[in-house]
Amino acid sequence: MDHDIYVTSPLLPELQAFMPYLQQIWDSKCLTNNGPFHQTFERRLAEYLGVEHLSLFNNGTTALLTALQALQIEGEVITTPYTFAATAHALVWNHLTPVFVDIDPHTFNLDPVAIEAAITEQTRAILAVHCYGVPCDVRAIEQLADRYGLRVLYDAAHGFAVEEGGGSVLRHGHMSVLSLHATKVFNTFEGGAIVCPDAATKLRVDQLRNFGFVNETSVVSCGINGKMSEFNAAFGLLQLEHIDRALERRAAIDGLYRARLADIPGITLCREAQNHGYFPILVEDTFPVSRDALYEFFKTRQVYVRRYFYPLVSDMQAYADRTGHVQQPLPVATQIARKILCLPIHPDLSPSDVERVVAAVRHCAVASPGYHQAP
Ligand code: T4K
Repeated sequence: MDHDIYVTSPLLPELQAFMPYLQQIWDSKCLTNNGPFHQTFERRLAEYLGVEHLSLFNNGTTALLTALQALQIEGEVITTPYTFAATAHALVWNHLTPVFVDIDPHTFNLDPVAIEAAITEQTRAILAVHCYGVPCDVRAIEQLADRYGLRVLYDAAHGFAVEEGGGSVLRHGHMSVLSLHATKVFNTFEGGAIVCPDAATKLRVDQLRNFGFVNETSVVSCGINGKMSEFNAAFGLLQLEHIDRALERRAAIDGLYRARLADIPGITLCREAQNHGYFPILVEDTFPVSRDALYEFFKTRQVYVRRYFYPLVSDMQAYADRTGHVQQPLPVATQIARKILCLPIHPDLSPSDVERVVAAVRHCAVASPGYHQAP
């Protein structure tokens, strides 16, 4: 009986390795609220990512909500429909109006031409996503922001350990938001972070993260509880010791998939991201079975792939009444969402697991014109 293969799996070192960290938490009796593990992990994570000002959060969504609060804006925000629901939800929770615009067919990130076409008198910001860890066209976005006086926030949920132009991709925009969720390249069970451009912004974000408190009796802003616990921070510290090996494993698996899938007609391989957090493929109309049929077939082989990101956020029921948002034409995003399938990729995936995934694709490809069974 084959074992189940999931799209991702959290990298857990030996449980034994976490025990001394747990013991320290027990001994200190400090469970949360900027404890010793939190302080150390915040500093070490910033160092690892090559950024100066980073605030840890309890998840990426709270971090997004808080970053938008810190921007202090009202009106329209241009964003992508090709993302996880949290991106747009964070705008709506901040009483901002999402304006969904189309994406680039190669990077699957916001298309700067489409952004510019959607700018109105009400536009205040751009909320862009580095989808699957492929950097947005940060230069073009910066130029637009300068020309039209807009704020730029990056949803960098997938952007861990991604470099762009000689530095971390997280240094761009007014802030960048990371997710450290269990399904991400680097995780703290649940977790997130905001990368700030300067110490003053970090101070404001840190206050918002803790209900707006600056000391025991003084509250300067209507903040939230966005704090990361000592448990999550300790796990993050431990994970930092393993992350380089995990990234190497992911790169190797990505390479194996590319070599084994390249010759299959009707399957398009997508752009490679530096952190190999996802392995998206496009199931073209020329492939003998539909994307959804392939998705279902995988299940019969105990392979659980995901359709990130289908449906488009703009097509979700929560956005169906079309009153709370603006929608530009989305032909590219619509096509990509129809064809996308993310294959399993994580450090514990073995070469034989990869072969099982590839075999399922080949099984469905057999009827394809021009298909030759690889040896
Ligand atoms: N912005 C973007 C662009 C995002 O992609 C996300 C999150 C956010 C913002 C918000 O960040 P957070 O608030 O989540 O920090 C998952 C994640 O829950 C979500 O974090 C992530 N994006 C999204 C792309 O994927 P689901 O509903 O697909 O997760 P789930 O539970 O179905 O897990 C997928 C597979 O992973 C499972 O089939 C098995 C495996 N898995 C999952 C978990 C949770 C494990 O092996 N162990 C686990 O603990 O959303």
